[in-house]
Amino acid sequence: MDSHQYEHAPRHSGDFDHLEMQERDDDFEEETQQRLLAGEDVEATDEPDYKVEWHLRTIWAVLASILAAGLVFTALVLFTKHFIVSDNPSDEVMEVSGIGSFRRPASDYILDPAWSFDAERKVRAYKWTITDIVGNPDGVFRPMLTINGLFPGPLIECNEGDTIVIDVDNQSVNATSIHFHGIYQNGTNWMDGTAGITQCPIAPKRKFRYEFTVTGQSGSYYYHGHQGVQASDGLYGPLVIHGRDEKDLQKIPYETDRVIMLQDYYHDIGSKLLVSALEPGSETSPIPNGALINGLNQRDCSELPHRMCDNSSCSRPFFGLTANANHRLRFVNVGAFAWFQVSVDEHKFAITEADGTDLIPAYETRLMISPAQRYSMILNTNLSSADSFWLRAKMVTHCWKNPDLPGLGADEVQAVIQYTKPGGRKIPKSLMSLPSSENWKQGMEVQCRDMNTTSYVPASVEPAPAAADFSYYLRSNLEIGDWRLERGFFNTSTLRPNLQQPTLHRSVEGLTSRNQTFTASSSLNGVNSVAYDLKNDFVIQHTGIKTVDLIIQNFDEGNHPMHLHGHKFYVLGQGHGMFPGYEFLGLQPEGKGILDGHEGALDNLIRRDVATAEGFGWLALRFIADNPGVWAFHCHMAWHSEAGLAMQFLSRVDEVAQWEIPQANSELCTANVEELEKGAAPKDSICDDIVVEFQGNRTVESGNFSEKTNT
Ligand SMILES: [Cu+2]
Repeated sequence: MDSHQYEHAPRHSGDFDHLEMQERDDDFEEETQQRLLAGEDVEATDEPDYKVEWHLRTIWAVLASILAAGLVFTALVLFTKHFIVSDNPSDEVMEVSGIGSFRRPASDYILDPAWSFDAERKVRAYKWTITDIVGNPDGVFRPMLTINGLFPGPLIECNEGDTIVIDVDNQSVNATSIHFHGIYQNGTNWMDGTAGITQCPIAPKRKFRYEFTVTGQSGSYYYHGHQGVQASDGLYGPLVIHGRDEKDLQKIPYETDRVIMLQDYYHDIGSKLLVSALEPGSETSPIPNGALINGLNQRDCSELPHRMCDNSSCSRPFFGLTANANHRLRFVNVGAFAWFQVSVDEHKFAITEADGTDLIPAYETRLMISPAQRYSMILNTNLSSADSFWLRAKMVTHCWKNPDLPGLGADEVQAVIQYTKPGGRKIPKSLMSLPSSENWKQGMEVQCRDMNTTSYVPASVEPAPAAADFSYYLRSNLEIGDWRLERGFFNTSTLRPNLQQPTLHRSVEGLTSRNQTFTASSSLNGVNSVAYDLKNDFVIQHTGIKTVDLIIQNFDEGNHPMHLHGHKFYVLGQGHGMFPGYEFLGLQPEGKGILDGHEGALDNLIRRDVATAEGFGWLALRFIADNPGVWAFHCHMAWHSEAGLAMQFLSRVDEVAQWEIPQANSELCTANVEELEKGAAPKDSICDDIVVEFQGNRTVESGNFSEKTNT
């Protein structure tokens, strides 16, 4: 466990050796195999030989890396300055890591086989330094945002009831914040990490401690930057919570357990893409250049002549699984935009978890997973036809307005699943040849919609409350408003987070200082347009514990995977076309109870934290608003949420009115607003100049475009 406790300090190019040598012994075989796959000039060999050879190779690797570093250093610095520093003027010296040294060992995402599920509750402490680097995950160099200089971020593994303490030191040129996706944060709303909603961003050169106790939940989660689209620049990592009853609720025992993160991957930095996504006239989201699995892939540089590219330190993702055993694969879609269709050649698998809810095994041949969703798959390695198979993660490009990837983009990333012998430490010769397994014959999925989750049964029965106290109808849409700016809307509101005065701070201060507008509306249940400006700050509030229904009607041809912070919701239903009404769900109008003859309607609903309103479709959710604080509800496609497709729930106003914002949080807000806004979405007002050009002789009134009304 100790290896998980502290991340190492940022690595420099001279650490090339250290990176390889610090592997745990039991990880050695897997790493070795990865290298074999990646390199073309390495012969399969037994472990002792390999060790000797590796030391020899290390010398050459060091010499080569010094030479390579010398040659590319100047180019990297220029590259870095151009892409990172020019957007964010700063005198700070950028840290530029050497080639390959930023790669996190693949073994870091294998869960500890000796994990103590019965351990006493404990504090798990981490020290994270956020740094800008230039890296080449798939071969193409680009600016990235990392934790302790490594990509992707470290695994947080804990037991339910543990306390997580993360000391974040922001050494990036941009402000940042870290959101722990799916974590309830009950009683610690200010640790939710949503910039402009629950906290001010952590300005450059500032520090902040995230500290929260994980209670009442278990399963697969992740964390990611929540300022701008920083997750897309590499600021993410997995978070796994072991439930005390995990072994009972997971109905298929498994031998190994690991995380597989799928990422749509852009060759340009997110802040640059965000500007182009939000500029006047833009009606499409940036399309990824490719995809990564656990940060890995290997592109053919000859196909990318206009990019600085070197794939010699890249490797194809690889998973060594003992034959004739069950293995748990925890898939997390950490991407900004793309859905993934996942399959393993010739293997059926069981789905046993969705977003932290254990499920009765449901057998499938492919998995559809939206951004921010998680699914666990149990894979049985019982085939005798071969001993290596492709795992395919294909981005579902048909869901985009323009399904073509830029240039010679690759919409599918493949990993090798290699059967290994139980306890065997030898590297099979067969590794030298890639799998010849066959893809499933069924056609490509062209719809982006959730798995048929109405057929998935939670392993632990927790019926939804029979009646909703309130039911809200939300129209979701991407609309082109004034100045040809396409923005995301819930009803008539498009969120612009206030980075200097987050909603939580304004709410607590307003309620505790007996500010008239807040106190006058404090007992209100519903949309609060008195204390908050509905146009850019859509807040629905409740006092006491309430059961809340959301009917989301999506007026876009594209889908929106919706995420509610701080809760799991029950998915009452979802589908194409217009919401068919409560009766269709077996419920009374407004959700006020169950219709006769539909008594079991609420018993086995899936509980999760991301569910999708498909294109021109509907989504009906129910959640218990029992968690005090301000909770974001937003589309988890990064480009949509940054365009404003987001709103907030303020729960248990009576409790929040007793709160005091912790001093460390208030302290973050003392940074200059220019510092807080670094790395955030551009303001509509920066389009002033562009609009003047675009609009020609149209009279431009003074003031921000955020002042203009969208209809
Ligand atoms: Cu969306």
